[in-house]
Order: sequence, then structure tokens, then C-alpha cells
Amino acid sequence: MPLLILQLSETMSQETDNIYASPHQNLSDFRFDDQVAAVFPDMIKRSVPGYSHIIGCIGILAERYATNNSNIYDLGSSLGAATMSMRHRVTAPGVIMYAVDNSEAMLQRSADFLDTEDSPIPVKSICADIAELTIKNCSFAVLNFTLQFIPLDKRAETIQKIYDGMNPGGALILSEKLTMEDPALNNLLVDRHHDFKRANGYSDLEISQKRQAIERVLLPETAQAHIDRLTEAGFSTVSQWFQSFNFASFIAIK
Ligand code: GEK
Repeated sequence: MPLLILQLSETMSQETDNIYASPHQNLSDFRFDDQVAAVFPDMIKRSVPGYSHIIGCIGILAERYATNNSNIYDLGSSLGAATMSMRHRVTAPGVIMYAVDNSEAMLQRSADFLDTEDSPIPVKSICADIAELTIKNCSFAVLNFTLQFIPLDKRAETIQKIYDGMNPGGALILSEKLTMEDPALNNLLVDRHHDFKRANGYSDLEISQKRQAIERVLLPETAQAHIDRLTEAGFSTVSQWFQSFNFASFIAIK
């Protein structure tokens, strides 16, 4: 295992996700509450193909784009895996990192474990809706599987705000679950994603209950919809740099 991923797995909680292992009579919508925060590292690694790879690459990209005395934003930071990856790689002096999430449960745990790290880069944890956040003097921003939880009608203004608060030459990493325009390809990739979850130990019951709980909360869009929105906001270079099944990541450079 690469050193960074090894460190992240060792530092974060090792609790196994079995939230949907037994039948739920009344399935409520998925929420980032304390129960989810407690098992989050296990849940995301077993559910999102390529997650650990993307986290490692976010650190490498942040190192390239961070400029002296600028701000870096991890938007929807959960337990701070991307923040930690960036903190391990960024060398530009005077950088301040902002870990932003609207789940108190996530942010509390993330602050606890980022505090245990010895680093010259300060991290400010902010409990806020990223659609309401002020972004300024930004050299690098991360939306790693977060925009998909923002209501569709708030996504354009959220991306616009990031663009407006970014310095020229800065970059945004946007990772998302996708829906494919071609229905046959979409079914193929959705099924392979479920195979990926089965291969990681989730039962058919867990997969179907999680799917039901999350379908009104996580609203995926096509790759083209993301590319169009980033381009309309003003980013001059927009490119998809990663995909595994129906999970992808984009880079947008101002
Ligand atoms: C990682 N980026 O480990 N404002 C702020 N936070 C939000 C909002 C919002 N409006 N909506 C959702 N969130 C992380 C993984 S998880 C992805 C991101 C997943 C937060 C939510 O509380 C959760 O912590 C995160 O976005 C999404 O690299 O679970 O699939």
C-alpha cells in the first residue's frame, strides 16, 4: 500500500460499515450523522471505486497548484482525507487550508484527528453549507464527491463562487458519481459498481437498502453537464482526468 494511503487508514477509524446489514422497516434518507461518521473511512473505500487513488492524486495536484500565502479549500471535507493528503504534499509557504463540511459529526472527528498531526500548515475547520461559503484568495479547491449532494438548482452558483474566489492559474478538482447518457452503458456501469461493492463484502441487502436511502439525496449528472457548468463559470481548461466505472474526477483551471 502506498505510504500516504497506509497512513490515512491507520490514523482514521477502523470501524466496519454494517449500517444496512439488517433489514430496515422504514428506510429514511441517507444522512451524514454520527453513525455514518463513525464508519466513514470503511464505507467510502468499499463503496467508491478509485477513492484512495484520487485522494493520493489530490495531494500531488495541490502541491503543483498551491501558491505562496494563498488559501486551499476542501469542500465537503468529511473526515479530512483530502485535506490530510494535501497537507502532506504542499510546500508553498503561508498556505492556509479550510476543511468545510455541514455535518457537525464529520467535522468534529476530522478536527480531532487533524489536530494530532504535526504540520506547518494550519487547517481551519468550518461547519457550513458550501453553497453559502465565502471563498477568497484560493489557489486550489477540492469538491471530492460533494457537489452530488448539493441541490441541482444550487450547483451553478456554487461552482461560480469557487471560480470567482480563485486566483488566476488556480485549479479545482471535482470528483462525482456520474450518470451515462447511453442507458445501456449506464446500466452496465451501475451493475459493475454493485459488483465492486459485493467484491468488497457488501451483501445484496446492504446494496439495495443503501441505494434506496441515497437515491433522493445523491443526484448524479452526466460528465458533459459538469464540463459545461465548469466552462460556463469561466474555467479556461476543463478535463476529466480519472474514471473508474461510473465515478470520475475532473480538473478545472482558471
Ligand atoms: C473525502 N470529500 O473523503 N455543504 C457542506 N458539506 C456538505 C454539503 C453542503 N451543502 N452537502 C454534503 N456535504 C470527502 C468525501 S462525502 C462523499 C465527501 C460521500 C458533505 C457531507 O456532510 C459529507 O461529509 C460530504 O459532503 C460528502 O474526500 O459520502 O459519497
